[in-house]
Amino acid sequence: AAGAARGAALQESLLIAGSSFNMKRCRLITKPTAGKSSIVKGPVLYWMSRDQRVQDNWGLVYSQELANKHGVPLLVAFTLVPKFLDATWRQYSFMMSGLQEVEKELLKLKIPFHLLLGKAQSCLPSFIAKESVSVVVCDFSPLRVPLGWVKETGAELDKIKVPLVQVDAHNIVPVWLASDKQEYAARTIRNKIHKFLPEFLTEFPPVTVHTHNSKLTMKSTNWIKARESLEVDMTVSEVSWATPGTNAGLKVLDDFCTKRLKFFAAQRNDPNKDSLSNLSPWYHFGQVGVQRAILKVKSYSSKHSESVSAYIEEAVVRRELADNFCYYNPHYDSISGAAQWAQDTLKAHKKDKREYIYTQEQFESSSTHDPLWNAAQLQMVQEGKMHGFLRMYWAKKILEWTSSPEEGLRIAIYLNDKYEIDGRDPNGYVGCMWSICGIHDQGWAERSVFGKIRYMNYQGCKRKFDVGQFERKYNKK
Ligand code: FO1
Repeated sequence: AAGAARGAALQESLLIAGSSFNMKRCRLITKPTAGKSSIVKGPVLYWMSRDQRVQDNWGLVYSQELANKHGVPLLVAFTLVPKFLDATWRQYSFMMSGLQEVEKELLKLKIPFHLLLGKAQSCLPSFIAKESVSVVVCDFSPLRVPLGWVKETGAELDKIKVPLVQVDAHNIVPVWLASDKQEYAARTIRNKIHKFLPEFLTEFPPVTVHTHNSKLTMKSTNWIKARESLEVDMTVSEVSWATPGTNAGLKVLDDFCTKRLKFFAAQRNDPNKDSLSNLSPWYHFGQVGVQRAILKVKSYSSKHSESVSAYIEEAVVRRELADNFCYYNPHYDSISGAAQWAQDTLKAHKKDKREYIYTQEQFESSSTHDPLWNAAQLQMVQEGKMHGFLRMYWAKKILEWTSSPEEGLRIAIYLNDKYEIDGRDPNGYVGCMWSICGIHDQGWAERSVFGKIRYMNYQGCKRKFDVGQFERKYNKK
């Protein structure tokens, strides 16, 4: 179905011409329905999911331009599910605070925001009928659950002949355009992405007051009721360092550019240094668009060229490689999604004696023998964000200290999804899969348990940074 939809020509009524919006960001999810849908009389609905921001959002830019072309109203809806993977209150509260800001910002633009409770396929069709919506625009995530929402909603919309158009509003280069297959590694996707950057790394037109909305009533959301609808673990609490929402995220971006970017190239692998962007929580929920961040970071090219290149490599090439992997590999979160050489080598070493074996509870409570591992785990539990360098070490040790690679991967993903604000993201799955089953990596010297999967150890960390300083910071709390 995805293959058929990919590159499908959009009918005339869905095209935007003479604008800075590039139609290659769009594809039609529903069947090309001739006749009826060529006349757009009712509102355009932007169904927001992964990209939870008003400005710098190609999904909303397209929706508004489409609504203006036909002279019709514009609505925004978010469908809130009571649970999502292993997300807890920590992540839901971050998301819902950001959405409250979205609602306020939309209100100023006279665009009504509707929070619907439940899965899209169950609550959107009746909403669409009630509001006489003519066209639905959605954003894109390569993960199984949101792909399912889009697919099933598309099937419902086919029945009532309302077109569903998808915009990749998260990646700078739409995932289906960057490559049409699963890429082996950063080196195989890098040029493809860079080749497209001049075309797609462009300034966003603003989303403005919607003049065709004058007859609509603006009702405010009952956020208390929304919170009550959740069925998530409320014991994992919010973190204090990360203020949710686009405004706070843009402030973090500003601070990164003016204070930390200059150190990024040299110090990004030192967990004791504050030189990362720290933007991944805002990126994950789409509260800040990566494209906005790259446009801004690039303006520092002449001052800090090495850091700017290093950041583009991580935030664009690696991030879009993660979307590529999850999109083209349905087993993106299991050992069977690894390359054959990696599956073979892990299998050959499955019975190797493990020096330590820990349970999920022991990992979760930072109770291993390794003070660095425990400190990294505590950083994640307390702050909702583990330093990028330690995420690799942390996951590789889980492989080393569990009875099988399957069990190791399961525990790593469980902890990542439960505690990281930016968990449940293609980046998170790819991080665990890189560490535990070598995706996007190559084979290394064979050794016990790991086989040919790249090994990392405590001594190596000691050579890279002051391990003691990091351990003292977290283990004392
Ligand atoms: N997207 C939605 O459309 N509705 C939700 O209720 C929802 C909850 C949610 C909770 C945690 C989380 O990390 C993401 C959540 N998302 C939700 C967003 C979205 O599905 C994900 O960000 C992407 O799938 C990641 O690619």
